[in-house]
Amino acid sequence: MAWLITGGAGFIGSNLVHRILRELPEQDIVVLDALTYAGNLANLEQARDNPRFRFVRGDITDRDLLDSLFAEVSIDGVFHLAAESHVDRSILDAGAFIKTNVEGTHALLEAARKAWVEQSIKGRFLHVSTDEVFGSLGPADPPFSETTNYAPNSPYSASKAASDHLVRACHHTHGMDTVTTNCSNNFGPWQFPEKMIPVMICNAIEGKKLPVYGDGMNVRDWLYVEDHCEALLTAFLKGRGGETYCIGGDNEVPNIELVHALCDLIDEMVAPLANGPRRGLVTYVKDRPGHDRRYAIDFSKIERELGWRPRHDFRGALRQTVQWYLDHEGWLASCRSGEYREYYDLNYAGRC
Ligand code: NAD
Ligand code: TDX
Repeated sequence: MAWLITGGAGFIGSNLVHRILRELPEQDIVVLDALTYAGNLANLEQARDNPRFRFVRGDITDRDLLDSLFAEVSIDGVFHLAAESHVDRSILDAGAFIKTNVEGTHALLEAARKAWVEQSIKGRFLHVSTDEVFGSLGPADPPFSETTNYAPNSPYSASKAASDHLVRACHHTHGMDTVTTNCSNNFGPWQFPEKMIPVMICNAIEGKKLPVYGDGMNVRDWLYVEDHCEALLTAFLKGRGGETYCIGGDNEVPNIELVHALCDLIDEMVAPLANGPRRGLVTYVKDRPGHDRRYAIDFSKIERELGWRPRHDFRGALRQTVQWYLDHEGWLASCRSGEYREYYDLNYAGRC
């Protein structure tokens, strides 16, 4: 029996793959990933020769491919991470978000449901979602929890909300064993350099401007990706069917404070810039349309019921993340040039 990990060549997916291979020595996994601009097989390099790991390049909207995959491999667990994930891109063009996040989730649910009925497999479907489905908090509002009403504000969060509802409906109507997690902002190794933390780290290292949206006072709750992966495994292995779990880092920070903290860290870790401390690189730019003001998560349900809470210290994890980007210049350069797409042909052609 294998677990299927969709989106396993992306940021969180690749961290999850490495954790499973490291910590669950009996577990086989199959990664299904379309390798969009955000998917990079270099993220999975360490897994490539592991006999318990297999990579399939394919799209979750391709129902024929999904049916043949479920027929060929006995899959009793799905970790569904494949998605279009960047809010700014969804504002420019929401089409791919509807296709992958909504239609893709529907296709995957249907393929898993059909296979599990036909093969009499008791499978579990873990749907990885976001806190953004709950909308935006005011400064005095209590944090989001599992009982917060849905109020998505961006095309990205609307598409994720739709996918959450499809998962809920599949459990309610067809009795599928599903678990949904809603998590706050992640950071750590392998994050594509378009999200805030890697953008700021990479630009600050190179002495480039640091584009802060609006007044810089939007608040996000940050979670180290290793803590998120641990929460996903906990929810999959111990969560109650049909339930949702909110996952957060207990690290609410206004963006400008975080950018300043990164500047100070990088000033300490690499050569100083000739023109002064890196805080001087901060440049306020036009705000994101519809920019959610504040996210915060009450994760007491998963803590109480399943015993998970974040374990990494925020500042220590930020330092490790900066060091990771310093150590992976080649990876970064290939992401920025788009070259990594050739990696597939060089290393995987004929093997997937
Ligand atoms: P990512 O953009 O880094 O990776 C997404 C992966 O999905 C890529 O490898 C991409 O190639 C693949 N993919 C995209 N469309 C596909 C398709 N149609 N078929 C198959 N594969 C496809 O995303 P991430 O940051 O790792 O996020 C993973 C999941 O976690 C997403 O569902 C996201 O909504 C959710 N999430 C992310 C965060 C965060 O802070 N990054 C927080 C909460 C929830
Ligand atoms: O250059 C930037 N400057 C800036 O000020 C970027 C890229 C972002 N920002 C701001 C916008 C947000 O307030 O920083 C904050 C974080 O932005 P992102 O990294 O784009 O994350 P966010 O929009 O909060 O969404 C993320 O967290 C929830 C992920 O991209 C989603 O996939 C996840 O669901």
